[in-house]
Amino acid sequence: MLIRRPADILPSEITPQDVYRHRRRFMRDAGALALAGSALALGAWPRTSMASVRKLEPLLPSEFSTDEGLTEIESVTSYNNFYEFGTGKTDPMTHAHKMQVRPWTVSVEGLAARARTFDIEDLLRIAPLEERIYRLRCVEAWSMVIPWVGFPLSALLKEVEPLGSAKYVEFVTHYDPEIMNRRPIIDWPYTEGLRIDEAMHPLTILSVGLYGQVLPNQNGAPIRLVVPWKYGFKSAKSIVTIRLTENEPATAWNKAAPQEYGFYSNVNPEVRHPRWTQATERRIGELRRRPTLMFNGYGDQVAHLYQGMDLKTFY
Ligand SMILES: Nc1nc2c(c(=O)[nH]1)N[C@H]1C(S)=C(S)[C@@H](COP(=O)(O)O)O[C@H]1N2
Ligand SMILES: [Mo]
Repeated sequence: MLIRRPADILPSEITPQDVYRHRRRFMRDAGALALAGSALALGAWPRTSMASVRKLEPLLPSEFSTDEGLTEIESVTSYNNFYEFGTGKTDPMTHAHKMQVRPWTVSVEGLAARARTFDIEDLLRIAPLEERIYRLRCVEAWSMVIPWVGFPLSALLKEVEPLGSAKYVEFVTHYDPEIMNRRPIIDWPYTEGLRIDEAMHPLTILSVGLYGQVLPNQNGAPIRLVVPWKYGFKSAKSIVTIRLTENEPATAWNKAAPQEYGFYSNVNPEVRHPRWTQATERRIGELRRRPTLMFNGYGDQVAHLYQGMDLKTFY
């Protein structure tokens, strides 16, 4: 893992005093992070748009949080998939600071009576912010446990009053070829989709932070989806458009490799990826492999959504 030493940090990158004090207090409170007091404390916070490093509060705890041990914040913010900034795990940490996350708007459009564009500051007030400690299971067979900060996507969708004809929700993410990958790994911009009942499910959140602070750019600032029972790639980062549609939207990974990535992409230990098993996973920070759970362990809450569907066909 890349950790920049204090000597590498330009004075211009050092955060304003009050922000820094917040950060120190946060780190002290979160003693388990073992960052506070370390000589690396200043350098350990990975590069991000420094203006956006700030604490989010108050946060409501969630009944949906897991009590499993948290993945260290250093891993959460340095081992990322954000292909717009490169395919290496530390590429997003190194390059995502180039993305300007203010001003930012999200257009909620399509089949809705009150479709409109929201400013990010208004989105932060759509619903009380909650801390949701969720597992995130990447299709590459690693997983993390992350204390997200966010609010249910359903709260935003209700604001725009979806029409009865809206059966799916499409997510389009930010793409700026000036600062992002131009190689056609996927058909940019990165797009994703959910069925409307999946989008309205209380577990599905829009996240604006993690570990009590504003989302680092590499994790999808300023707003990203988190759908904890699906493989990580469904959790689209840096969203600019949310579109209610009648038909199933095309998704970036499905277009790129349809045999490997389906529309549903529910975590399923019984459906292997053509190139590797999905039966086990490695929790980042651990050496052992653990069994992967159906629906990433969220089956009690979500299995009913797929009643009668063959999940091997609809993978
Ligand atoms: N726009 C965009 N969103 C994305 C990706 C991406 O490459 N681009 N990668 C996905 C994948 S594969 C995973 S596992 C998660 C990782 O989220 P994290 O880096 O916050 O852990 O983001 C998802 N969202
Ligand atoms: Mo992933």
